[in-house]
Amino acid sequence: MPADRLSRTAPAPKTGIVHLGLGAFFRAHGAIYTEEAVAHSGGDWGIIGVSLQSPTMHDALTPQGGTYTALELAPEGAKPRHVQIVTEVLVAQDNPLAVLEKMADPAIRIVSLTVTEKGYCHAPATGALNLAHPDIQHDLGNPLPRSAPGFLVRALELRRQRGLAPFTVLSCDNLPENGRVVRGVVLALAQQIDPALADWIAQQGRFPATMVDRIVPATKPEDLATVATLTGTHDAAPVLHEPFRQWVIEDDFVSGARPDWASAGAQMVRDVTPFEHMKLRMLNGTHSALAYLGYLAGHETIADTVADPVFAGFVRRLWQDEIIPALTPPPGVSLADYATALFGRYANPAIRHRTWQIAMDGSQKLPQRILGTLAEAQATGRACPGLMLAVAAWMRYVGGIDETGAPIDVRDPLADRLRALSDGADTPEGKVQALLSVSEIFPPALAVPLEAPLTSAYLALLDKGARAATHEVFA
Ligand code: CS2
Repeated sequence: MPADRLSRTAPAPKTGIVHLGLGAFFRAHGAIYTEEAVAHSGGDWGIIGVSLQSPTMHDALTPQGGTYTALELAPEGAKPRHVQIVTEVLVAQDNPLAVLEKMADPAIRIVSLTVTEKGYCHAPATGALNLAHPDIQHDLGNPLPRSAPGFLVRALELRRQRGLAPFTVLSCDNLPENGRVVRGVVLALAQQIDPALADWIAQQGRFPATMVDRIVPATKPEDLATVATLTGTHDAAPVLHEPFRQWVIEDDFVSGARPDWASAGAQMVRDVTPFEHMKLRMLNGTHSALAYLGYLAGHETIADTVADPVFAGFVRRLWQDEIIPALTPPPGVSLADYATALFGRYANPAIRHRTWQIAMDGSQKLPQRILGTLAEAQATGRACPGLMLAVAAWMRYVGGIDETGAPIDVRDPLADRLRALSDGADTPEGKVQALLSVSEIFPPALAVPLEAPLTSAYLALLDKGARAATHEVFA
């Protein structure tokens, strides 16, 4: 007999948050913290979810009253919970006006975002708004926006016209100083539309920075059957996640209005920066390194990659020799312990996090994950052969052909350009040079010193293959 469809069992909470980018990550992280904070301390903090483009989440969650299953996957077993904090889902592309009206509703005090690195329409190397971005070009001349910065600016414009306070903008994406980045793109766009609006946002708006952490692989079609078997109900959009979670939030909200996230275990702090650096470089940096090298070596997931002793040894050396020396630990944190815990999280065999998924959007990820460490090491004359090999593996990956000669499905906003640059050069040296010329990724001052070590790493990959090159890099 087919399982019953999941449905709401608790009344829908009153809403106080609009979330842009209702993907798996937010539903397994911020939404759960918020639900627990409301359960513990109360407050009208139900969440209206917005998908910017795809109707998939709307179509899956609407018949379930916004509710879904979050399945925690530990090595020792799986634990489902029914999350009921999302009240409805809108699709911005279908009805941008409805989304703007929700964001301008006086009951809404926070607009949070997980729109991925590329959703900020900025240049990853500098953080500045890319005014030439097609969605930004569209939003400049149209009151019904397409981009996340466009929705934020037009909704803030409506609130100002209506005499309301701004909402707090809460970025939950893996960007360094994500609050400063989102503030920068919002102010730059507002400045083009109405300088008085930009002044008002600059004075009254709040853009707290956050560090977010939980490993949440994309839900796969076969996961739906697993969840149905475990829970006895059919859920069209479950999320699967690891047990670990961390959320560090700069405590700076308009009128102090926010859920009591600390009651759910979030850390409310004055300065998120050391936490952000630690997480982006130690977790995301090695995630990307393992993703490119692991993919090229034929490993499907991160757990498979670190089960291979070559990569297990490699990632430990990356932390110890190359990443930790360039970091200042957050107060009271041991970076060595953090690395040990990370290794355990990667090795969790229940989490099937594909190397291909993490390899996506490398042009947007490399600067904050790996290039920052390389720039600092460069300045102090420290060699980083492991991270060099990781960047060379990214170069090999975006060339679009794997070690067996099969095509790679490269997903990246710059994919076509990167492929053309790689194909346009006849020699390995020329390919490295061509890719280093992409200044949105590699600031020219860094591209010059990286050229020689990256070229030898790239040649090692071509010569020996990813696994052997990884094995030998610290030999
Ligand atoms: C991953 C992240 O897909 C990726 O690029 O590195 O999604 C990672 O799993 C999260 O940041 C963990 O908090």
